[in-house]
Amino acid sequence: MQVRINHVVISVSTGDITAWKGDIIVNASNSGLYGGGGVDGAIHRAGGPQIAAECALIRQKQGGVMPGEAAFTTAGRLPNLGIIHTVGPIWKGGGAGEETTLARCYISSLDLACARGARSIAFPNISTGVYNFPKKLACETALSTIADYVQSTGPDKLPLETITFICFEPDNARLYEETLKTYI
Ligand code: AR6
Repeated sequence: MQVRINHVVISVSTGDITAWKGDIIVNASNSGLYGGGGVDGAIHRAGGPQIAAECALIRQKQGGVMPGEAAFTTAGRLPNLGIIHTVGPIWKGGGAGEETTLARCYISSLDLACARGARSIAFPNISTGVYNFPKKLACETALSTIADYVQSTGPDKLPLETITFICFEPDNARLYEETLKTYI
């Protein structure tokens, strides 16, 4: 399932993000960049200790990463150009700015990917695991934020050609496919 906005193809697929072969993988990390479970654990396991070593340097330099922000490391043993570690909001009922923070995760990651000249990027479903963000709202936030970003940035300033959402869970894949259809 894919749609095209300007020159950018936005698509949904299912599976493990560490098997994806494009330029930038986005990680759903934590503020200390300590590694953890879920997609974060899978990326650190697949990429090896180089990623944690670079995360430690970021901690030393700037004390970590705030929710909604993002930081770049290389991809260790993975074949990608790099990993962008972003920190999603922990869902606290919706009154703590969670939706805005989640949108900022996507924007910060896209800004960083563009600054690196990336042509492709893959996102997991940030915050929808242990951070407990409602899946439908997370999906709508992710897709509307990305569509706005592509529409408002303009082709000459956007090196990205493909943006892929990798859904690990079938219900997320279904939600993304249904919502993406509304952008055709
Ligand atoms: N590939 C793609 N998606 C995955 C994979 C994978 N290999 N594994 C899980 N997911 P979560 P969060 C999906 O919990 O909610 C970590 O411990 C998963 O099904 O990984 O942002 C961090 O260190 C879900 O849809 O991230 C933080 O402490 C989505 O990835 C905390 O969890 C996100 O689930 C971040 O929580």
